[in-house]
This record gives sequence, structure tokens and C-alpha cells, in this order.
Amino acid sequence: MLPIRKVTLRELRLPLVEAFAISTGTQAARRILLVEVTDAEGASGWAECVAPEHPNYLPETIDIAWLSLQEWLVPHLLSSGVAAPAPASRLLASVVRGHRMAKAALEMALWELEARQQGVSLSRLLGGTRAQVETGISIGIQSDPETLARKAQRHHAEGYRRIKLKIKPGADVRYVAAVREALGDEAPLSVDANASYRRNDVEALRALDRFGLAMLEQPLGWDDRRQHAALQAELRTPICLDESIRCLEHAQEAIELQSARIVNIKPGRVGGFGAAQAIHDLCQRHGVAVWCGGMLESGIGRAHNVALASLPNFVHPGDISPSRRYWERDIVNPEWTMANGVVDVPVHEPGMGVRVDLDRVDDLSVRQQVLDATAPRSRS
Ligand code: OSB
Ligand code: MG
Repeated sequence: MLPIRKVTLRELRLPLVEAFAISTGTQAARRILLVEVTDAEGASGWAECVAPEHPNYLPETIDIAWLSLQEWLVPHLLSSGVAAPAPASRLLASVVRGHRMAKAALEMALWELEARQQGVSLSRLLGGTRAQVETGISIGIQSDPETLARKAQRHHAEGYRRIKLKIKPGADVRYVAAVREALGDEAPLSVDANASYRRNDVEALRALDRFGLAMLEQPLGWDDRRQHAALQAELRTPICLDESIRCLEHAQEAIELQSARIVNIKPGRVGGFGAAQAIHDLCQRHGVAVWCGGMLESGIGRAHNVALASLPNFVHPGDISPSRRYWERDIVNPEWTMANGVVDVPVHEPGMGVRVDLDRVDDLSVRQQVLDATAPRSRS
């Protein structure tokens, strides 16, 4: 690959069509960090950092990710002359500990650029085999069970292949019961607690066993794998880990301990596509199913998730809803759409398969920074 000449960071603010509540907080708008890498011939690769505004999912936030990219990750990349994603990822891992969401954004932008340079789709460059990915929806915590049931029913009718309900202590069994009643026994249903239960809440969690859920996502601590193993042994419902799996080693440990039967892979959470592929392959070898989660991404992050979800062991529907579920208008053309509960993988387009709406990105940007190979590095 040609060397990277500059990296542009942009922050956008995009209001959500509907506020989204999880156990640890509600958001009405998304602050989005975009990374654009530009090579010596002026070709660009794009990616989106999934770090949210507040540290209520994992410790990383958008402001920390911006700082980390600006001060350490981008300067190291630019001064190294490395542009291929795998060596870039190794380089960044060797000089910066953690900061996986920031690393992921940079690494994924390099993958997107490489796909464009090679004239192949990001999906196929990653090893994707599907032409379509199944779509699920994640519904935020609602004021009462009836409201949730109505929403779930509407989305089920729209064709989503799986409905995921956000839960927390006190907004769980009655809510799930109302939805199961409204949707019937056959509808694929799951729940996501975002680490809001403790080990001794096992009675509330065991009460969910009777609803035939496809999975119970991240019930216990965000950095726990051990207690999840003990909990899994007491539940019929498969546990799926999200927050607790942030690198390949966490996935290895979870498999050894039998902490989960399913893993949610978000490339932006695990440090990028290289780590996502490695976790995918490891899980496949051990008979652990994976699926692609979401972080309320714009059309750029969504493109990366669609590409990853086209790999063969992504066997459950992803949290990859169409653009309209999140935004009045997306920042890519064409927008992401869903038909019959599936999203098409743009396998015939080079790169991520959608065009960035640069005018709209400019309009929505609240800050922008261009880092190039000549700029002095403020810290090493
Ligand atoms: O835990 O999967 C999660 C959104 C923000 C933070 C964490 C999570 C989520 C979702 C949204 O569930 C899924 C989506 O992008 O549609
Ligand atoms: Mg989750």
C-alpha cells in the first residue's frame, strides 16, 4: 500500500430519530468521530469510532478517543510509513495500551482504503461470503411493558429477524412477558442488560429462562468472564458476551471458562477488523456462535459492520438496522435499507460500498483536525 499522507479527524452531531435508553443512561443524539486516511495519491479510506459520549458502556469516550488518535495513534502511524492494516495494528499495539475504540477506527479506515486500492469490496477483502446479512433491532428501555410490547410488535411486523430488548433490574420480567405475549412463541427474542445485574440477582435472571430467549446479553460486570461462567451453569438461556470481550485473549478466556455460548463482535470495540476476524475464527473452531452488534453508528460505521457480518460464522442476525431506524437522513449515499429483514452487502462496489455525503458531513461537523506527516508530534 502507498504511505498515508494525512489523517483527518471530524466530529459530527447527529440527532437520533428516537432517544435510546440502556441500563446506564439515555441518549438523544450521537456525537460521531469520523477518521479519514488519505494516501500519497489522494485516495481516502473512511471509518467511524464507536466511542460514545459518556463512559457508561466501557471506559472509552469520544473525547478520549480523539485525544488518543491526535496525540499518539496517528503520529505513530504517520511517522512509521506503515499503511497496511495488519502491521499498522501491530505497531499501534506495541506503543499504546488499550484505547481499542480509537485504534479500531484508524485500523478500519486503513482496511477501507486497501479495499478501494484493490478495487474489491470490504466484505470480500475481510473474507466475507454472504451477499445479504440478517437484521435484528435493539429496542431501548421503555416507560412500561405495554409501550415496549407495542413497539416490539411494530418492528416485528417490519420484518426484523430478531428483536432485542434492553433490560435492567426492575425493567425485566414483566417487560419481556408482555413482549412474548404480544409476539407469540416463535418470534426470535433476546435481551441485553449492559452489565446491570450482580451475581446474586440470579433469581431475576432465572425467571427469564421461561421466555425461550435466543440469548441473554452481558448480564454481569463489564470486565467479568468468571462470574458469567458460574451464571451460565445455572441458566438454560445462552449467555452472550459484549462488553467483556475486548480482545482475542478475552474470547479465549471466555471459551475456556465457558462464560458464554455466544459472542457479540463489534469491530469498533475489539480494536478493529484484525481482532474481529481472529475472534470470529477462534469462536468458529470452538462451536461458539457470533453475531455483529451495533453502537448506533452512522452509515459509515454501519458499512463496516455489514462487511464484517458477511463472514461465515456470523450466524445470528446483527444489530444492523437500516439508516431510517436511527437518522432522519444518513451521511452516506445510498442510505442503508432493509427488505424482508435483510440488508444487502455491497459486494460489487470497491471499499465500503457507500459514498460519504461530504457536504452533509461538513454541515454537521463541530470540529475537524488534519494531521499530516510533517506536523510535529506533541508527545511520544
Ligand atoms: O450493548 O449492544 C449494546 C447501543 C449503544 C451501546 C451499547 C449497545 C447498543 C445497542 C444498539 O444495542 C444497537 C444498534 O446499533 O442498533
Ligand atoms: Mg450489548
